[in-house]
Amino acid sequence: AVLHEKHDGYATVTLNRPHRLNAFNEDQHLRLRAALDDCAADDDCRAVILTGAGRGFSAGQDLSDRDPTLGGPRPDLGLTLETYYNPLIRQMRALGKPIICAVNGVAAGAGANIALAGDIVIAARSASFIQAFSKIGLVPDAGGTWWLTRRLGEARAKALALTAEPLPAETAAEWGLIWKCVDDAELMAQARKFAEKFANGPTAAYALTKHLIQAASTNSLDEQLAMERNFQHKAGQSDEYREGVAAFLQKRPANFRGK
Ligand code: LHQ
Repeated sequence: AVLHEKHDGYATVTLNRPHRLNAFNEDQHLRLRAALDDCAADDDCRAVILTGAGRGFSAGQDLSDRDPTLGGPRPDLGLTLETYYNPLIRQMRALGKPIICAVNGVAAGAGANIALAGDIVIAARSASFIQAFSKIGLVPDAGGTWWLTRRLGEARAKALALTAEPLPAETAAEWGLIWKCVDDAELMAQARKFAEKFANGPTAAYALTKHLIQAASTNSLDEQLAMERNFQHKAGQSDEYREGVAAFLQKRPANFRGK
């Protein structure tokens, strides 16, 4: 249900249940978690591309997995979130390497919000983001209410969540929900371009930067200044900084080794 390819310096992880638009069942969750754990542990992996096989990125939870019309006890969706979705979102945010989400087609429900948990989100022009939850009597999850409200503000967040209308990739980029919308044929080449850049970049500084920016929306300015000081102190001790300055002074490209 998940393909994990290793390239020179980065990995491509592909959600792979295309007959169900890569909707999540337990197996896909466990395989994605294992792939991201492997990326975290592997020093040779310095960036991750997350994408979907076929015509969609992901349609969220596999609804045929837990059909309430089947009768029986009502499912505990809070437990499903705490067991599968919340750990995934935390894992993506904690991973000390940039995650590039290449949204190749529709991203709906938790599938949209998993895409939005990426550090760099680029989407094909034909893709769209759907907060589909209200259509089935649920609330947005997998961080959706957080991403939408912080990136778009309450007016757009509420309209997207309450109407469940698809947001085209181009509008998502104009509104600042994602980084870029690109032509469909260009999507994977663009994703690889970012991955290759990060695979040759200062990996430790990227990790610190990612965590600083994530902390900014809940920190006060004073807390953020203190965190920048502490993280810059760490960055300043690194071989990467030494190499970066040496390369600058010698007018040559830096050779960051990522270790
Ligand atoms: C699917 C799905 C799907 C199964 C398409 N499941 N088969 C929920 C509960 C529990 C715990 C925690 O969290 C959550 C969070 C959630 O994610 S809730 C939201 C779940 N997702 C949705 O409600 C989206 C449902 N899907 C759709 O609305 C449409 O499929 C979209 C708009 C995504 C795409 O529409 P189309 O391009 O027209 O494709 P399609 O509907 O024909 O789908 C293609 C196939 O994929 C189809 O199967 P079939 O056998 O008929 O070819 C669908 O049944 C299947 N599929 N989404 N979530």
